[in-house]
Order: sequence, then C-alpha cells, then structure tokens
Amino acid sequence: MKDLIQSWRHVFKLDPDKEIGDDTLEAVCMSGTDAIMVGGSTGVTYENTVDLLSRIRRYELPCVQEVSDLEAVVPGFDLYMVPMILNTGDTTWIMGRHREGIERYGYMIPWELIVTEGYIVLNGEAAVAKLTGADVSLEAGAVSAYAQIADKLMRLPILYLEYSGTFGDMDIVRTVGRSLEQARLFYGGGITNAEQAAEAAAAADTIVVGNIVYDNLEQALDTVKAVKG
Ligand code: 1GP
Repeated sequence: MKDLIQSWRHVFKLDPDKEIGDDTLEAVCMSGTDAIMVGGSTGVTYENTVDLLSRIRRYELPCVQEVSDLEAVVPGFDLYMVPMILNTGDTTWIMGRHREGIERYGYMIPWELIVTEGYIVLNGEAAVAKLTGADVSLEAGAVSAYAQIADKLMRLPILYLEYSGTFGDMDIVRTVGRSLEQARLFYGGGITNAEQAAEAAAAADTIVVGNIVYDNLEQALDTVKAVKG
C-alpha cells in the first residue's frame, strides 16, 4: 500500500474545516489527480474528517489522511501521513505529539499504513509555521541539509517542502531535489495555475494543490492537466 505514493505526481489536499459542495468535490475527485490528502492545520475534528472521507469514498481514487491532531484520526483511510517538522526548535512537532499518540493508541496503530513525512516549513505567514515555530529564514544550503537529515539519516520516505499559501522558491526546490537519494520530494504551496503546477512538478516528484480548489475550481483542475497531460 505504501508503494502507492511512488507513482503520485499530483495530489489535491482538502481541508475538513472548509466547506466544499458536491459538484466541486466530484470535479476534484474525477479530475485525474493521483490522490486526495485530507488534512489542515486548524479546525480539524473527528466529525468533519469522517464527513469528508465518506463523501470522497464515493469515488475510486486513493484517499489518505495527513495527521495533525490525535483526536481527529479516523479509521478507513488508505494511508496515514505523519509529519515531523524538521526546522523547528520545538520538539513537540518532531516527536512530542508522536510519543503521546503511540503511548495512547500504540496498540491500535496500523503501522503498515503509516508514512512519515519530513516537513520543512518555509512560509512564515502560514498557520503551520506559526503553530510549529518553524525557522523559515533558511538559506538553500540549510534547507538542503535538513532534507538530507530526512533522506539519509532518518531514511524517511517523503521530504515535504511546505510553502502553504505562497508559491515557493523553485531554486530551493531544485537544490533539495538534487540532494535527495531515496526520499520522494513533495512540494506544496501557492500553486494556483497550470504554469506554476508545471514548474513545481519539474522541480519536485509530487505536487500538492490546496487552497485554489476553494478559490478557483477551473484553475485547480488545470493544475492536474499541466502535470498529468
Ligand atoms: C498545504 O502544501 C499544501 O499544506 C498546499 O498549499 O494551499 O497553498 O495550495 P496551498
């Protein structure tokens, strides 16, 4: 099941805390994207996650949960993506929450479905940066060094460059891409049209498209075509 992610080039990330109509959800799920990731930084609950999962399950594509809150972990996803924020001094977000989760729920964790994401958060305005106290003032060399910790020291399957809300520095994305040996490079943040999608997809293995689904559906759908042809 975990091998699923190796073929993903395009993923839509949907936020359970945001309203999405049936027609929009259908268009997103039938768009040709490789998977839907369900998650968000704030306002994610068990109830709104169950609700969104059950609506996405009408369609055949893979649906994974990005775990941000222990109380909101819902059974029935294809995989569970667990972020570890690398560029924070606050260990809560590296392994504190993780320890708590394993202590409380370890006996029922489906380890074969867990995929760890080494996250580097680079947009200081994003909710996730504020929440985790991420150090966003990193030069390319430092970002690449964090990426190599994930890839070569920790052997994580995914390195996620997170610019949520703003289109990132593609030079940094390319530099990180060159420094990775085995991790798959996910890029997310500020992709709002086909050109940005194509540029980000040329620099990373997998692109994640979020907000534009809620702001401009047509442009969101164009990002799929730009990557998947
Ligand atoms: C957010 O990386 C994703 O976690 C996507 O970002 O919402 O800016 O597209 P956007």
